[in-house]
Amino acid sequence: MVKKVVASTCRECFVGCGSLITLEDDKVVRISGNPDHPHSRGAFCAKGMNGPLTQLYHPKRPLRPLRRKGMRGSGEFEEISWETALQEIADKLVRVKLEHGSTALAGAVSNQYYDRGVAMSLLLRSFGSPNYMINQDMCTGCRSTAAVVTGITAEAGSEIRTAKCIMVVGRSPSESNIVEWMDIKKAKADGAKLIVVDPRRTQLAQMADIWLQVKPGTDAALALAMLRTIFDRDLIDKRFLDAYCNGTEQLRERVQRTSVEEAAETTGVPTESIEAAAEMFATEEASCLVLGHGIDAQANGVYTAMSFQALLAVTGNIDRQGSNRIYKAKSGFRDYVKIVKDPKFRMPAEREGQIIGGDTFPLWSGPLSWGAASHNPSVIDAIRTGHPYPVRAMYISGVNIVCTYPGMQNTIEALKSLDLLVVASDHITPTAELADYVLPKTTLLEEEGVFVEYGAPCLSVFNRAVNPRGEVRSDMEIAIALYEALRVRGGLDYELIPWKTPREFIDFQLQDTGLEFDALNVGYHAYSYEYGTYRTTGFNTPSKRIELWSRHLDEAGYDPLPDYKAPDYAAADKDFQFVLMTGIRTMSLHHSRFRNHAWARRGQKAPELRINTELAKSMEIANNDWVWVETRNGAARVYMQAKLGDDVAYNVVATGMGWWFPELRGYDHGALNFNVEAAIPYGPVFDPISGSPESRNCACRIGKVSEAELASGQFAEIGQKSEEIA
Ligand SMILES: Nc1nc2c(c(=O)[nH]1)N[C@H]1C(S)=C(S)[C@@H](COP(=O)(O)OP(=O)(O)OC[C@H]3O[C@@H](n4cnc5c(=O)[nH]c(N)nc54)[C@H](O)[C@@H]3O)O[C@H]1N2
Ligand SMILES: Nc1nc2c(c(=O)[nH]1)N[C@H]1C(S)=C(S)[C@@H](COP(=O)(O)OP(=O)(O)OC[C@H]3O[C@@H](n4cnc5c(=O)[nH]c(N)nc54)[C@H](O)[C@@H]3O)O[C@H]1N2
Ligand code: SF4
Ligand SMILES: [Mo]
Repeated sequence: MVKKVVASTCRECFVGCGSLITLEDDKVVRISGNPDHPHSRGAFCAKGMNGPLTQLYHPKRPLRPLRRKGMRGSGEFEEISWETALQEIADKLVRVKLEHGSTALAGAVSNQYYDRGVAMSLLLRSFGSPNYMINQDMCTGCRSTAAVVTGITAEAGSEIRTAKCIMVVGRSPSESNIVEWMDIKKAKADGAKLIVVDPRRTQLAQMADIWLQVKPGTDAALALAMLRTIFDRDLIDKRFLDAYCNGTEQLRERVQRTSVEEAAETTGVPTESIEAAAEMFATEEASCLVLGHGIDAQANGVYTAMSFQALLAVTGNIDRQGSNRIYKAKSGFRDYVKIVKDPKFRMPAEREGQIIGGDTFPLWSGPLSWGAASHNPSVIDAIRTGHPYPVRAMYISGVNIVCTYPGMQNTIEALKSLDLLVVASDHITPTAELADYVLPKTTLLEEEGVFVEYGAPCLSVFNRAVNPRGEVRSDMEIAIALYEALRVRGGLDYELIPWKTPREFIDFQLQDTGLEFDALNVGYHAYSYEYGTYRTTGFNTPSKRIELWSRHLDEAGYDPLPDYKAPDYAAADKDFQFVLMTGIRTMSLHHSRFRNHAWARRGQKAPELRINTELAKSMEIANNDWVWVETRNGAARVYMQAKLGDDVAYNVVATGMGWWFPELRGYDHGALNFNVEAAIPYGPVFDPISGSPESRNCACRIGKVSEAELASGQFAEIGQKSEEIA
């Protein structure tokens, strides 16, 4: 037996842990953490150990391109060659262009932090369409937009290890981020103070010195009250504010509008706790802030993030040891986001200006926006209605939008109505079920790539562990092939993909770094971090100073200072008295992934709804009972299993996301009945700046499932043995 270990990086999630892939006779047998990796230092989770390995050898994995045979959604596909697939897809795309124009193609990808973000955006732009959909309106969009408009693009990263005070807002690292979980536990053991802001009593909250149990969606009121306490008690870092920030006085005035007592009323957090947290954060020698996904996808998300980020500036906790770092790239390295935003790879402004959503959300979808992406629900509406113009074809890669976009019924209606739907995936998801063509994708173990891990900092490397199975191809290979097929047909408006192979693309990323990809076989390249460079470079804003009063916001017609706005659920409604929190992570699941993996299905068998024990008792709901959930603005009822506990308040219930069951029949595989996105809408309540839907916290009602419903539904088939689950 020949044994081999390949050092690489896990990218099942954005944490990006260094990995060691063990092969025996060219077969992957084990994946574990790499103790030498500068970012993760050996940390590794169940998803990283099991996910890629199971998917690589999954018996039901598509290994050749598939073409739909029956009706859309009938599940009938036939295998075809790549040549046929590419020719037919390119012909059809050219036809769509001739009939409806270049903007009639939209593309959806998970986010911008993978090479598929580059592959997708440049393919679309070459075709002539600005309608590039990313899911970051729901994921980091509010936090990133806030950071960009003020210049506080600072993250805790590895500083957690040396911080004296760590404040964690809307993040549950024991469920979502193994590296932060490890770092915070270690820092705490070394004496750091911990403040946790979360409506749920998470494992982290149980460790906290101060746990601020906010009512969901009220965080901005809390942060503004903390700012007020810091100003009132004169705990500000005056030297830092005077030297590097604009808008300090305007912010000071703004926070005077509300008292700490009023904030306590709004948030449900006692005044003493708000003040104690503010004092702790401002007076410890070095404090850092971790902002999580809990404050994204909220209608006041950008101002919420701005309010917390302002705490860093007023206390001077920026770019010094134990504070938040300004992310600095390896000199010369071209990361994915940089390439997507590089003027060299953009379309003319006039064409970019046609992006769907750009007029309503200029800082999200406009040419100057952070996202440079279209507004997803507006694209879904354009497909359904033809307004502002027709969108008739879609290419979807690395995202399962039926299962992860709110308003599932609209997504399905839109996808079914398209003239052409192409989905690249490594398994047949409910989204792929609706495709005309499914293009078989490599798993990470069959690809190579390099990205920057700013928090460490280092470059993290994917080294190919095995040759691709069957005829699967990587996202970049597929994009290059489609680009070529379109080019020879005169189907490109611009020529923006200069690379002929994925390796050429990687060489382009590394070209000005002096590094060679083949020399990165240890799986990473660490580079040094220098604190305080802003003293010479300034911050990335028009004034080169941190803009607590944001000129970007002002110029786009928004209030330039952060403020509090009550969440939509807070409007009194006797029929919808509870708050449904969605998207709570579970260690063995990743969004909609792994439902076809036996190891993951053992971890959680069906969607769960956390219910306060007292509330459950009053409704005669017992542990594991099936319950239904409906939201005020949602289209349908969905079903979950009750899990009783005191980790959520009496009026709050909490669930995960992404559910579908490969073993259930129908193109949706039960998603319409069991996935929370079928019960919540994609708008019309949006953050006015980032266009993020209020999908984290929704007004809801719940009830116990009746015997009749139990007998008629798909409940009994869940978890049955199926060839689809390996
Ligand atoms: N196992 C696993 N890990 C994952 C993922 C996964 O699917 N599975 N997904 C990855 C991705 S893409 C992301 S974006 C991250 C997300 O991971 P995190 O950033 O940790 O975010 P969540 O787990 O969504 O929510 C974190 C906490 O926010 C709280 N929360 C909800 N609403 C509010 C609110 O209004 N205010 C406050 N302060 N807190 C609130 C929730 O109770 C929860 O404990 O996880 C990544 N890691
Ligand atoms: N209600 C509610 N909705 C949410 C959230 C929430 O908290 N609440 N969270 C949101 C967040 S933070 C996120 S990030 C999104 C996640 O939304 P998605 O990105 O749709 O989530 P995944 O289930 O991870 O889907 C990724 C798909 O891509 C495939 N895939 C994985 N790697 C690759 C690859 O390299 N190439 C290609 N082509 N395919 C690949 C996977 O097999 C899977 O089918 O969901 C969002 N939706
Ligand atoms: S946290 Fe787990 S899934 Fe995410 S990169 Fe690390 S090992 Fe992979
Ligand atoms: Mo995310």
